[in-house]
Amino acid sequence: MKMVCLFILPSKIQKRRLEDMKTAARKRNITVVDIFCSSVTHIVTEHENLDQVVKTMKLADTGALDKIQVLSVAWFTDSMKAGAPVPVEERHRIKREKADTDNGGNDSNRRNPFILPEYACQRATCLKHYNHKFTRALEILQKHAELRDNEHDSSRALAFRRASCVLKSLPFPLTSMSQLKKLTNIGDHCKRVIQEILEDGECSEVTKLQDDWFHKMVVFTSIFGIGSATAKKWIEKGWSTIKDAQEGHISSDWRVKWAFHSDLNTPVKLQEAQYIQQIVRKEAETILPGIILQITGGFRRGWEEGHDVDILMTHPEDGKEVGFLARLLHRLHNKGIILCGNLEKSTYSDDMLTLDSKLSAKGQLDHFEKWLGIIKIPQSCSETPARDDSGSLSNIGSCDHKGTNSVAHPTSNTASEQPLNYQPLNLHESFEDLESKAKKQKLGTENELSPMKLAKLDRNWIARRVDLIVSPYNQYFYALVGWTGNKQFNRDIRTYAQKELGMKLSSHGLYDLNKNCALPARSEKEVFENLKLQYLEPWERNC
Ligand code: 8DG
Ligand code: CA
Ligand code: CA
Repeated sequence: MKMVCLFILPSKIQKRRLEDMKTAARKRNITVVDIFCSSVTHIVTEHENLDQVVKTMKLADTGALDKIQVLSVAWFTDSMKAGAPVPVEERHRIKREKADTDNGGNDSNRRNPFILPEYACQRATCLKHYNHKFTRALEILQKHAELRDNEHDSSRALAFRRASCVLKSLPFPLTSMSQLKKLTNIGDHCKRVIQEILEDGECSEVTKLQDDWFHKMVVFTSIFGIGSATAKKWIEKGWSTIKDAQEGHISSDWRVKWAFHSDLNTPVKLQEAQYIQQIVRKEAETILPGIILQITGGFRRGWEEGHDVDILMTHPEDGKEVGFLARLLHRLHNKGIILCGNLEKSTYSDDMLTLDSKLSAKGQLDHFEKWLGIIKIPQSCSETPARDDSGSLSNIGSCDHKGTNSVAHPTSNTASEQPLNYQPLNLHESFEDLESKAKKQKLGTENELSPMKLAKLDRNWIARRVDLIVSPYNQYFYALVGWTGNKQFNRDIRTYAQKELGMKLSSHGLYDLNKNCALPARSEKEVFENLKLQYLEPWERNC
C-alpha cells in the first residue's frame, strides 16, 4: 500500500481519545500529522458526510479533498486491529450528503477561494506539494532578485519567496486565479506570473531572466564561500567558468582557498551526513558522556542532500559543555579527520535575548560557540549508509534526544525508512584506513598542501563541510528550532512572535517584551506551545 500520512480531524472527538488514536497509529508506524497539510493522504473523521468535513476544515469546497481518502473511524479501527492501514472499502468512505449530480456546481465550487493562516509557522509546508511549476518559477525570480539587488535589500526576493511558500502549503493543485483571492502574501507581480503559467504553461519573464549573466552568477555563487558581490566582480573581469575563477582568484581566506575543491561543489548525501554524525558522536561521548547530539539543517527537514552537515550539541548538566568543543576538535584532529576550519568563541550575553536583530538571513547569525570547517570522510561511506553503534540507522528526524516524537517522513526516504540490508561501517577501520593511507603516501603534512593539489591526489577520502554548534542546555530547544530552519521558516516564526505576541525569538530563547521575562522550554514542543502555535514536525518547516 502507498505510504499513508494520516490526519485525524479533531472535531467531534474528545481530546483524550484523539491523543490515544494518534498514539495507537504511531505505534503501528503510521505517520500522523497534527495539522492538515499537503502530505496528508488519509483523513479520519467522526463526521457523517463530506460537506460537514469541508465546513469544519474551513475549506471552500470538496476540491481540496480530491486526492485524499476521507474515511470513517471504522477504517481506523480496522487498521489498528490489522496493525497496519487496511485497503479502503466503500463502507469506509465519507460521502457527500446528496449525490453531486450537478457537475457545473462542482466546478463553480472549485473556483471558490481557499483560506490559509497568514504565517508559515501556522501551517505545514512540506518538500512535496502540488504546485511545483509555480514555486519553481517564483524561486527563480527570488534567486534573480537576490543576485541582482543590493545585498542589504532583500525585500523583492522575500516577496517572491513568501508567495512561493503559500503555494507550497496549498493542499491541492492551483487551477484558477480565483482560488488565490483570500490568500495573503501573493502580490500583483506574483499573481501575473501565476496567471501566465496557468494560461501558457510558462512565464515569459522567468524564461528571459535565465540569461548568460544569471547562469554565471548561479555557478559562481554555488561555490563555497562566494557571495553575489564577488561573483559580480568576477563577471566584470570577463570570467565565465569555474576554471577562469580558479586560475585568476587568489585569497588567503581558508574558505576561498577551498572554494574550488571539487568535493565541496558536490552535494553531501544523507548517508554521508549520518556517517559524520556517527564519528562525531563517538568522539564526543568519549570526552563527555551524556552529550546530546542532533543533526539539524536540511537533513533534519527530510532532505536527502545538502551543502553541509550541521550538528548541534548540548549537555543536560549546566556548564558541562564549556570547553568541550575545543577538546572534541583536538581528538578529531588527532584522528586525521580535520582538514581546516575556524573555531568561534561564544559571544552570547543575556541582553541578546531582548536586543533587536534584523529578521534578515544575516540576522539569523547567532552567538553560540561553533566550529565551521572541512573534514575528511572515507570515500566508501558515500556508497554505504552508516548505522549507529546500536546497529539501527540513526534517526535524524526525531524531535528531541529521547526520540520520543520521531515520526517517519512521509515525503522522503529518511533514516527510519531506509532498507536495513547494509553492512554497518566499522568506524575504527575507517579511521585507520585514512591514517595509514596518509602515512603510506608520506602525507603526514597533507593538510599543508593546497586544496587543489589535495583534490588531484589519489586519495581514499572526500572533503565535507561541517558546522559543529554547542549550546547551553537552557537554550538548546530554541537552538534546535533555529538550526533546523529553514531560513524562511525562521524569518516567519520570528516575525510572528514579534508582531502577534510582542515576543522576541532567536536561537537563544524567547523573551516576552510585555511581561519582561524569558520563557524557558524543555522540548521543541514547548517552544511551539510558548508561541501559542501547533507543533510542526521538522519536515513541515520547508518554506
Ligand atoms: P543546506 O545546508 O542543505 O543548503 O540547507 P540548510 O541546512 O537549511 O542551511 P544552512 O545554511 O546549513 O543553515 C541551517 C540553519 O541554521 C538555517 O535554518 C539557519 C540556522 N542558523 C541559526 N543560527 C545560525 C548561524 O549563526 N549561522 C548559520 N549559518 N545558520 C544559522 O539558527
Ligand atoms: Ca546545512
Ligand atoms: Ca550550515
